[in-house]
Amino acid sequence: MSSSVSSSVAKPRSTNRRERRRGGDGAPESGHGLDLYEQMLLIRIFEEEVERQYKRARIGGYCHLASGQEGATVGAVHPMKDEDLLFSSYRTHGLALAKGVDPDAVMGELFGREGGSAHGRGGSMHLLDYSKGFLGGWGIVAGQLPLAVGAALEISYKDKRAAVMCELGDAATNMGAWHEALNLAAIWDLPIVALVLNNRYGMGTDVEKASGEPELYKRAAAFRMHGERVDGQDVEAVLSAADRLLTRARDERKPAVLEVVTYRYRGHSVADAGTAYRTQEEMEEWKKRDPLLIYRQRLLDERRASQAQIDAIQARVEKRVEQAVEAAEASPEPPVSSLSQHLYGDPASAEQFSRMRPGSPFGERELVLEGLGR
Ligand SMILES: Cc1ncc(C[n+]2csc(CCOP(=O)(O)OP(=O)(O)O)c2C)c(N)n1
Ligand SMILES: [Mg+2]
Repeated sequence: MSSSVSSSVAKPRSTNRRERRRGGDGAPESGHGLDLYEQMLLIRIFEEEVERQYKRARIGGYCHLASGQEGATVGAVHPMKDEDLLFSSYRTHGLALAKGVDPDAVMGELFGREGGSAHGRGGSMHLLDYSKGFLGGWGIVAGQLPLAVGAALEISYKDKRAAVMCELGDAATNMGAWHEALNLAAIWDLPIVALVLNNRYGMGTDVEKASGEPELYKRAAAFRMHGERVDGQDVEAVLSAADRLLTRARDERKPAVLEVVTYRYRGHSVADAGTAYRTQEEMEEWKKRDPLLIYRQRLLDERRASQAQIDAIQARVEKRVEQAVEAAEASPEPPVSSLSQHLYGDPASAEQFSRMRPGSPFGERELVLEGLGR
C-alpha cells in the first residue's frame, strides 16, 4: 500500500497514451486533443441548454450545473475504459456525457421521458446508464462512496481487471461515509479512485472554513493511501493523473484520492444565483482560467488544430445539443401504469413493488389494504 501524498499542480507527466502520440519533432500530432475539446464543449453547451429548458419549466426537480468544471470532468473520465464503473454526486450531467451516455438519453432523462437513460425515473440528480458503466447520480452527500467501494469489492472478489472512479465534492470529504468507505478501500486494497472535484464551495460554504485540512488530497494519508492534487482547468493534466491512478487501480489493486481543483460558475443549483458568498472579482479571475479557453488556445498555439476545425466543432456540438432537445421532446412521458418498472434490478423486489398502490406514500400493498377491508 502506498503511503505517499504528493501535489502535482505543476506540469503533467507524460504517462498517458494520448500524450505519447507525438510527431517526429516531439510536438503533439495535428488533431491530437480535438476529441477532448469537443467533449468539453458538448458539456458546456449542453448545460447552457439545460438551464434554458429548466427556466422554461420543461425540466423539473433539482438541477445542478457544473459549467467551469469541464476540464476536471473530461480529464478524469476520458481515460476510463468501458468496463470501469463511474459513480457521481448529483452534479452529474457532464460526467454522464463523458462516460459515453448518449446526449439524447441524458436530455430525455432531464425531461422525465421514456427515452431517458433511466426511463425518466431519475431526472437530473439520478442519471444512470448501467450499459455505459455509469452508476449514478446520487443525492446524499458522500452516499455514493460506500456504494462505489462495494462495486470495487466485487471487482476485486471476482478478480476482474477494472477500476471504479467515484466523484465527490470538496464538502463530501467531511462526511462520515468518506472515512468509513476509504478505510475499507485501504485495508482491502480495492481498485478505486476517489475523485474529489474541489470547486471551493459546498453550497455557500468555502472549503477553507469547512475543512480542518483544506488541501483535501492530504486526507488520503489518514488511510496510508496515495493522494495527489491536480489543476482542474488543465484537461490534459487531469487526464494524465487520472489515467495513471486508474491504471494503478486496475493493475496493482491500489486505491487513491485524486483532488482536482476547479470552479463552478453557476450557483449551487439553478435556484441559487451563486453571488451571495463569493465576490464578482473571484468569479472573473476563475473565468480567465476557463478550461475551454485554455485548451483551445493550446491547440491553436501548438498547431494541433486550425480555427476552421475549432469552428466546425462548435457547429457540430450546437447541432448535437439541438437534436438532443428534439429527441427529448419527441419521447413520450412514461405511463403511470409503468410506475413499478425500471426501479429494481432484483425481480423479487420489482414484483413486491408492483403490488404497491400508485400514489400511496408508504407503498401500501393491495393485499394489506384488502386485509384491512379498504
Ligand atoms: C447527507 C447530506 N447532507 C446535506 C445535504 C445537502 N447538500 C446538498 S449538496 C451540499 C453541498 C455539497 O458540496 P460539495 O460536496 O462540495 O459538492 P458540490 O455541490 O460543490 O459539487 C449539501 C450540504 C445532502 N444532500 N446530503
Ligand atoms: Mg464543492
